[in-house]
Amino acid sequence: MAASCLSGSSTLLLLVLLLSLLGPGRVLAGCGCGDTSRGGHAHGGGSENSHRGASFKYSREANEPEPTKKETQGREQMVLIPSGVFTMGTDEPGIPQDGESPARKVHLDSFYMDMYEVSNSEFEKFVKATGHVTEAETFGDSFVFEGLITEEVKSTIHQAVAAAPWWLPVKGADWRHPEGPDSNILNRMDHPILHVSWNDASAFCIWAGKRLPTEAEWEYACRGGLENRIFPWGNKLEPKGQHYANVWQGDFPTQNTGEDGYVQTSPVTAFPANGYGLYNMVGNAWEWTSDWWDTHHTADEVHNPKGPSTGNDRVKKGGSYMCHESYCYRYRCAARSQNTPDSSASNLGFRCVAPAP
Ligand SMILES: [Ca+2]
Ligand SMILES: [Ca+2]
Repeated sequence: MAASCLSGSSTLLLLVLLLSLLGPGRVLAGCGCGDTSRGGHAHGGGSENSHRGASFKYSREANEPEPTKKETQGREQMVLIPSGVFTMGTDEPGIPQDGESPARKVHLDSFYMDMYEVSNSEFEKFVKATGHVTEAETFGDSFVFEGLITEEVKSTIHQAVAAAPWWLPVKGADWRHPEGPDSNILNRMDHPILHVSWNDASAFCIWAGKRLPTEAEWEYACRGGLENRIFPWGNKLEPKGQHYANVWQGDFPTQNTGEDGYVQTSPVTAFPANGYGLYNMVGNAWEWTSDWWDTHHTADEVHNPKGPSTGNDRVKKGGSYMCHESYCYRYRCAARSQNTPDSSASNLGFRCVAPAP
């Protein structure tokens, strides 16, 4: 629940209100970035074309795809992440209540990981092959950042999440209609899939012969071979004044300058890859992992941890284009947040992993 964002009495009132609005089985969960929803998180907004700012030039250069040097036959667009030991979590948590600490040694076997967040185009192949209907489509709504919704759609909505009033439950919002019924993805087929629940993401990975990464695998991969760095590329958010991830510049939630080139999602191939050849591990879309959520960890050294055996929420990692340091400083490898497995929103996607040979 969004406990970190709410006081006790307002929390209770909000919960009652939401339960009545969402119906059984759809519970407001974590707050990770001003979040929402059946489980929610935050997003960033602006119009699709408003990314043509001064920094657009830089982004065009940064977005040039690098050679896919580590691609392996049969595992196209995946890279082999070598086995190793790394420091998971941090003893200097940016958001202590999220359970980012303590730092602990984790050993992992090697695995393949998708270079990119799963795109609309990839997800469409899955839907065409299987007839899969996402949970957002079944429920009939999903959470969308207010800044992205047209006035016409907004006029039909009469409630919001008190802890995060910029999140609105929009009828007809789903992966094909990210901002509601009057939006589409025709010009965004190479952007990350959004409005997919944990259950939808798992179904996709299984169909592809893959699975969701554990939180440990995701974080190890995020770090790109660097030890104890904040971001996948180092400790400075914008080395030499350049943008390495799609996050929020300006004042959240009212002004997104799009200085990094994007006020919404970017193509999954945008921005430089990390040391393992992985793109957009932080920023752009949040990414589901297979772990259940828990904020209590021991400092014990472990091998291939899979998280708690049960829980209410699933862990998501990496932050999104809606994250700003002032509000949701979660575009860090050690950062984490959560949603219920049936939640979906306009800033939450995923990528898959597969066993190494
Ligand atoms: Ca951005
Ligand atoms: Ca991401």
